[in-house]
Amino acid sequence: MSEIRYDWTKEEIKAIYDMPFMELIYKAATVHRESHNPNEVQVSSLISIKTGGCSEDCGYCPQAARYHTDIDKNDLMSVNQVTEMAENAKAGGASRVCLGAAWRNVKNDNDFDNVLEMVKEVNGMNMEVCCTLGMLSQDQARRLKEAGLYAYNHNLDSSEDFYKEIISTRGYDDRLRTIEHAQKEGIHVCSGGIIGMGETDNDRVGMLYTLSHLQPHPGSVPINGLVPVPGTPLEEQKPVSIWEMVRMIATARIVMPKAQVRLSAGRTHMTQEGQAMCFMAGANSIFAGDKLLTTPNPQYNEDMELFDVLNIKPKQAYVDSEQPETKDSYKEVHEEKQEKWSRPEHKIEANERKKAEAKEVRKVTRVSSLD
Ligand code: SAM
Ligand code: DTB
Ligand code: SF4
Repeated sequence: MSEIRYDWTKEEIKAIYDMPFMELIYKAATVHRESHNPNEVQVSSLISIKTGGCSEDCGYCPQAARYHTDIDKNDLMSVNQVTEMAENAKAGGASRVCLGAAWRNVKNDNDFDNVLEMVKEVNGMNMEVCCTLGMLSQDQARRLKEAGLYAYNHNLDSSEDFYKEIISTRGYDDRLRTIEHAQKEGIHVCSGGIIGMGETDNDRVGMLYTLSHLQPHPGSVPINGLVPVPGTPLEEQKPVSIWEMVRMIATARIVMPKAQVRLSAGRTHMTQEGQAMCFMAGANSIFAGDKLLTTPNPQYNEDMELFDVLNIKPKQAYVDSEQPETKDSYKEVHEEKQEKWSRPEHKIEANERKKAEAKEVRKVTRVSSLD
């Protein structure tokens, strides 16, 4: 049995990432079989409960208000809308629902009260409930747990160094602090990141290094291939190759043997054979449904056909740990003072370059219209 280690060095992780491809898949598949049923994949369903208009500048994100992307913005959904969507997801084989909001951080307001009701209702439907709502104070984590939250998704997105190249409005340490808050309440942490943003292999290794030093390891590790969305600073990035995706998944599987490694965004660019190779390399979770938060995902029927071909069964809820109990105390606010989150506001080179280019185009257009 592979030992659970919290002391991986970056050199060790890089050596795994760089293994000959066939050796890497073989090793990852072996580690996978020690802790998981290789014929089972967890199916999670995403619901974007509040879409767009976000104050942050995450360079990959179509929901950042400052980038001009073609998405349908929405205020917070009603509790009824969410429970209806969760029922449909459950009927389709999903054991987990992930509620996503385009927020920088959670506030102690009416919207949060409604999210707590959504958590309570979906937990009452015997589905694992995950939320991804941005940064979270200790008391907010407690309230979510007491409402019945099973997992909290908060991605590190990349290495600490590369993070500064894609986001200037929030700090890496604040992300880690939020993860700590969730862990302290006994909420399963779901944390991973994105590849294909222009980062180096060492940045990918750096992210896995930080994740593998969390104690306990995250319960799930989403690996997203960047979906390059027109209007965002990363719109021109080429979709990541399947070979890199498999390497990243296999390395995550080996350094965090018990985690659910989630083959997340970016599947519309992959063939079914490519996705099968990801499952072989240790991926054992997907987001199903034809939409992620704002971008397309493979059709539900295509996924179920692939499961059939591969003899894969959707994993049941609460196999890894018990269903959280909803306690009425989720309604009480115990927070004495508001949590302070940093705003680094450093310059992001790629954004500065784009701004300068746009200014130049405007200048040339103005001059030629005067001619
Ligand atoms: N606002 C909250 C936050 O940032 O934590 C939650 C929602 S946010 C959209 C959740 C995650 O989606 C991000 O951390 C990022 O990893 C992923 N994501 C966003 N846009 C993406 C894109 N274009 N391609 C791949 N993953 C993306
Ligand atoms: C995660 O790691 N990936 C999901 C979920 N957690 C919230 C989100 C992917 C978003 C892709 C871009 C979009 O659809 O807006
Ligand atoms: Fe906002 Fe989250 Fe998108 Fe960043 S990733 S812009 S915080 S919704």
